Amino acid sequence: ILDSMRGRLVAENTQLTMSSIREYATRFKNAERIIIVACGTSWHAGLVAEYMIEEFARIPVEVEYASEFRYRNPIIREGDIVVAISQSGETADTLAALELAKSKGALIFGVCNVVGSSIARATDAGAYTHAGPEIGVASTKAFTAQVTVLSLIAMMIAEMRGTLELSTLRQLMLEMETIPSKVEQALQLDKEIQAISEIFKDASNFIYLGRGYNFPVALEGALKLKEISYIHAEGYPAAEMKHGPIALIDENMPVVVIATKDSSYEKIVSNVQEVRARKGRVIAIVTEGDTTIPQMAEFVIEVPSTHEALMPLISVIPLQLLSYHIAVMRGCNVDQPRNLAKSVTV
Ligand code: F1P
Repeated sequence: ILDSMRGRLVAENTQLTMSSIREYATRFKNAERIIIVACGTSWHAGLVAEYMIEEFARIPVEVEYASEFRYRNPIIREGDIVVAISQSGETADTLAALELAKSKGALIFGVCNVVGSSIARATDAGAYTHAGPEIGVASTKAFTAQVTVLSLIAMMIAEMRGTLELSTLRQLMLEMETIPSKVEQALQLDKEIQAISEIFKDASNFIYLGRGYNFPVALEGALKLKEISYIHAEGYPAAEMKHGPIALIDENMPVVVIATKDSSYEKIVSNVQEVRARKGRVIAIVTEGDTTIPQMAEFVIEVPSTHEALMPLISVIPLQLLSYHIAVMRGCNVDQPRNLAKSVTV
């Protein structure tokens, strides 16, 4: 099934490099543990992969900040597969983390965007994301491409291990093919998001909440806002809110809740209620046709529906647009934000 689907994906020019994944398929199939090392946006893509690989392929996954992993004397076993994710392929911490793992006998698999980059060269194998050059410093389309490649890896391992019903696998692959048009649809939200950005452009703080697959999206939304608009923003798993961040919520706090219809929907409805009860200003990202959350949120952004594991590919788009418009309205240079480098090589 996957092979025929893959054929179609390639034919549709999604430019995914699958051959090297296939070459190392047996190693992935028999892996006892996968360790993902990355920084920033790439680390968020790694978190999505953790959820997916554990759910679909039932292999334990650890997602590590490369900058911590490289210095903390981690336990690395010979059978481990270390996946290094990097847009630039030049991030010094990620390179050092993978070299440490390599010296201890782990297999290193890279998910990089820049062909021939230092990280790509230091890996045993890899899959390029072929997202094209990121014009700006902050990663956007790289995230989409990383999550896409990592999803295909998760599905391929699941297929080999027989951990996912074939019908579910087929459904996921078919759904994958609808993602480009759904991303297009999400991009049409631009004007709507511009209007919301106008209202919140002078805010000093933002909170982003999500559960399950949308938790990494909350982190990514907050990071994008910090990076390009210099507004303080924090992303949390929605259920963690009551363990501290809830103290921050008042009538001045914009709270972006990624609340698409998925297995944790009922729970996120309660989280939105908790925020509303404290007069927080809820900007909700919902699945089109949802009628419950729109009654509770002050602002609603509707995105097309998809399988919950693929939702990060869609739900991240309005958050990227929100950061972009707020940054432009605040007079920030979105392509070259202050203090940020395209490749963090030291
Ligand atoms: C990692 C990263 C980016 C971020 C910024 C600084 O880069 O943290 O996610 O947007 O550009 O670097 P990379 O390893 O994915 O190239």
